[in-house]
Formats: sequence, C-alpha cells, structure tokens
Amino acid sequence: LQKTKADRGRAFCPLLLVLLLLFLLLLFPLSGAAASPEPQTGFSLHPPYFNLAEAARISATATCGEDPGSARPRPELYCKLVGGPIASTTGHTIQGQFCDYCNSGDPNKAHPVTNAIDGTERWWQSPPLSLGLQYNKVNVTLDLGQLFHVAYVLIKFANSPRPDLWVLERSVDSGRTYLPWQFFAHSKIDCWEQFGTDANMPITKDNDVICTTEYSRIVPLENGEVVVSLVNGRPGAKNFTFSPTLREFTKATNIRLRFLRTNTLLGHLISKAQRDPTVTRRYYYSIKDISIGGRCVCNGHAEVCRAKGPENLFQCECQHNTCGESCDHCCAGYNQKQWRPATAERTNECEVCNCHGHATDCYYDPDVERQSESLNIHGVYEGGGVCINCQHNTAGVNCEKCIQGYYRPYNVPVEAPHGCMPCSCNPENTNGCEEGTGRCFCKSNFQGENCERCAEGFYNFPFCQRIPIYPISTPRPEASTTAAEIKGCECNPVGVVSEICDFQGKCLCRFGVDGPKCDSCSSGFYSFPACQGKSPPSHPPSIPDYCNEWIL
Ligand SMILES: [Ca+2]
Repeated sequence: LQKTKADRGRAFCPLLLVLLLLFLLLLFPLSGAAASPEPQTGFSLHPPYFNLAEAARISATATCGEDPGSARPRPELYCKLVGGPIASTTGHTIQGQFCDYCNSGDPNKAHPVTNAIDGTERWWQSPPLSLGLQYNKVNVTLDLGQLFHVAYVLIKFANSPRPDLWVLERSVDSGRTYLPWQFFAHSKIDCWEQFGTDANMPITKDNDVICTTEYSRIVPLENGEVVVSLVNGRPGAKNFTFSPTLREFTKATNIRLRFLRTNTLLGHLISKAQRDPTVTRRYYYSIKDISIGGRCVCNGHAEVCRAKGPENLFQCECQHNTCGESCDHCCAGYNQKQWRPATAERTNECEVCNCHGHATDCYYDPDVERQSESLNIHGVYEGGGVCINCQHNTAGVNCEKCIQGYYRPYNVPVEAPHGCMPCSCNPENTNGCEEGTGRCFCKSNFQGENCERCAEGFYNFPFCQRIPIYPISTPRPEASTTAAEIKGCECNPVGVVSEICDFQGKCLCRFGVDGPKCDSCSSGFYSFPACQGKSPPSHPPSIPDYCNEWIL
C-alpha cells in the first residue's frame, strides 16, 4: 500500500509542480531587481517581484543530527515512510523501511536549515519523534531583514509528507509578534478545534485568514508542495494600489512556519504507537526549498529596488520626489503637500516648497493649508509647506518677509539673496522699520519722523515714561495744561499716597505729612516719615493735645 501511494505521489507530483510554477511565474515573474516593472498600474509604480528567501536569514528551533542545546553533532536514526529499498547506497533497510542517520558533523548526513533556501536538492530535516514528542512542535523562521510585500509562499517538502497541522505566520515588527497568514489542518474538525476557523471557506475579504485541508493529506509521501497565494484570489488582487487592506495584509519582515503535528500513516492511532521508536522515527518534517515571491514596499513611488549599503538592505529607487527606504515620506524641501502613496489614478507626487531661494527644507502643516497661508511655486496659496530655517535675514511661511530690524526696499525681488537690508533706526525707541520704505516704526511711547519725541501721554525723553493719571474730584481751570508741559512730580516716595501727585504735578501727601514734596510732618505730627500724632477724631484722645507739643 505504501509503495503504491508513494509511486502515485511521485507520478503526479512533478506535473503538479510544473503547472503550479508556470501559473505562479505568469502571475508574479521571479525576475531580477533590474527587470522591467509590471505594467498596468496606472500612475502607481511598483518594483518587480523576486525570491525574498534567497536573501533571508533562516533558523529552526530543532534540526535532525544536531543537539538543540549545544548545536553539537548528534547522530540520529530516522526512517522514511516510503518503504522498501530505494536507489541509495548510503542508507539501510530495517524491516522493509529505508533508514539513515542524520549527523550535523558529517557533510553528507547534515540537514541544516540553510538547505531549505539554497536552491539545491539538499534539504532541512527536523529530529524524528522517536527522540520525543516535543519535536511535533518545530518552528522554521525566515528573517527578511526589512519590510516587503509578499505575494506567495511556495514550500517544497523533501523525504517526509507535508505537515498535518501547522500555521504560516508573518511578523511586521521584526519578529517581536506574529500574526497568522494561513492555517493548515488535516480535517475540518481540526480547523475548528485548533484555530477556531471553518475549513476551506471562500475568501471574501482581503485580510481573510483561511484554514485549508488540501495541503495536509498524507500523499504524496515525499516531495509534496504547499502553495500559499496571499494576493491572487482576493478581492483586491486586481487593484492592489486601491486596497490598503491587501497592502497591509501582504506586509512582512519575518515569515514563520509553525509546525504543530507531523503527518502519520496511523492517523488517530498514533497515540498507541507513540512510544514505539520503530514507528516514531518515521515522523519528522523535511523541507527541500522555500520560495517567497515578494517585492519592496515602495508605496507606488518606485519601479526599481536594489540591495545597497553595508547591510545590503533593499532600497526603493524613489521617484515623485519621495525619499526613504520605502519612499514613505517627501524629500527635504518637497513638503508643500502631504505625503501620500501613489494610486492608479494619481502619482501623488511630492511638491517643492516655495522658499524663494532662502531655505532648503520645509515641513507640511495641515493648519497652514486650511488657512491658505502657504504660497506654492505656481504663485497660488495651495498646500501647507512651511519653510524651515530661512536664511538671508528672511522669515515667514515662504521666507517672504524680512526679520525684525530689516526691510526689503521697493523694487527688490523677494528672491534677491541680500534683499533684506538693516533698518537705520535706533533700536532703543523703534520696533524695526517698514517694508519698502525703511521708515522706522516707533515704540508706543515715542513719536516723530525718527521717533525723537515722547508720544502723547508720555514724558521725560529719552525715557518717555507714562504720565500718571489721577482721579480729580473737582477739575480746576488750570487742568487744561497739556501733558507735554508736565515736568513730572518730584515727591518723597515715603510721604505720598499711591497716586504720588496730581495732574499738575502737585505732590499728594498722605495723612499727617506735609510740605511741597511731602517730606515733613504736618503741624501736630512728629517723627517723619512715621508722623505720629493726634489720633483721628473718631478715637478719644489718650493724652491731651498739649502733652504732645510738650514731648516734642
Ligand atoms: Ca535545498
């Protein structure tokens, strides 16, 4: 029975493989980075697909012939499910089974995980379950090194059947967290019990995570394949640039094959045989090769992506004035409009800011755009570019003004590199000068052509202090004196009320104080500035008036 199945498997497998590869190559040509871009994406540009696995770093949590703790060689016996002697000179036949050792110390018997992406017939193999049922759970992880869009994953298995239960997972945060991409189970019950998903459901959403049973069958016993298409068959496949969901769903920095259970001939009877090494040494995983069809994430702004720099990272050759590894922002000086990915209908090109030649960089401010404050290079107030670090004594959203203390004379163009001239005004009494004329702007307490006088309500040039204003209950005729004629009040500050002096400069002495400058006590009061004396009339006098006179 085993041999018949195996033969049948071998017979239809190459045909299936050829058909699948042809199909995939038609959809996503595995071309070099320099190949021509895919057509029919409108204004959106895309680099070609290539095999991401070639440049990936691969690791496995366990490998046959290798001690998991120390990674030292550890010879391990395994047997193939395919029975009978085959055309091999190295193996042995035990009870009709083909058996061999794996040993990481022997190049002919080593099965390191790097074999799974080397493009040759060599393969990776996990430890057989005869070494412990924990080897049902083995992870193979591919670190892509950066973010890519993945269109499909093609896995060719080697000398064991495809896994019974497993999850294809992806990470978008360099392997910190993983999300499922597709579930694989032998039965519908497993799909439900293990993953909470109905089996083989049609894909209706761009980010549907499906559970498939077709790839967990026991046949073929060797050289089986799994093809996972992450774009084709989804609603957004025809309009990749229009489906943000599909663009997100296909992103990955790492891809993990989380194997949970090997396939077995005995099916549900495995539990009875799990301690029998002649049975369990036939159960393990093996991968001959993994291909990952993917391309750089360039947001529709590049049609070429190449490996560059010391770390050999792939970088989009950005167009449309975009910059960054993924063309994910506008280049310096090109932030007049907000960055957007290109779509089939629009390039969404980044636009240069209009800084009149006085700045090289700018940032985008949505508030500036809303208030139409930014002038674009076409002379229209459209966009939100704000120039950064305006040079040549310029300032403003578009470096269109001169900084304080400078002015641009009439007929000097905004672009002139030295158009902003220093104002010829005294900074003590001016606030810069007028654009065009250079006329000085007086500070609020000065006036005159050259701000050479105090303004109304101020006195004492060049200090020009504010003239105090006092409540005067009974205005007198002299009150018409102009403010400019007031010399200011020369009063003793400790002898006056808070208003200091009146409109005419007469000192306003507090109670008990007298004199033109309020610098002595009134009659009957003593000890300036305290000026103690007679109590106010409301209080009874403590001592007779004459006593005070006498004490003095
Ligand atoms: Ca290989």
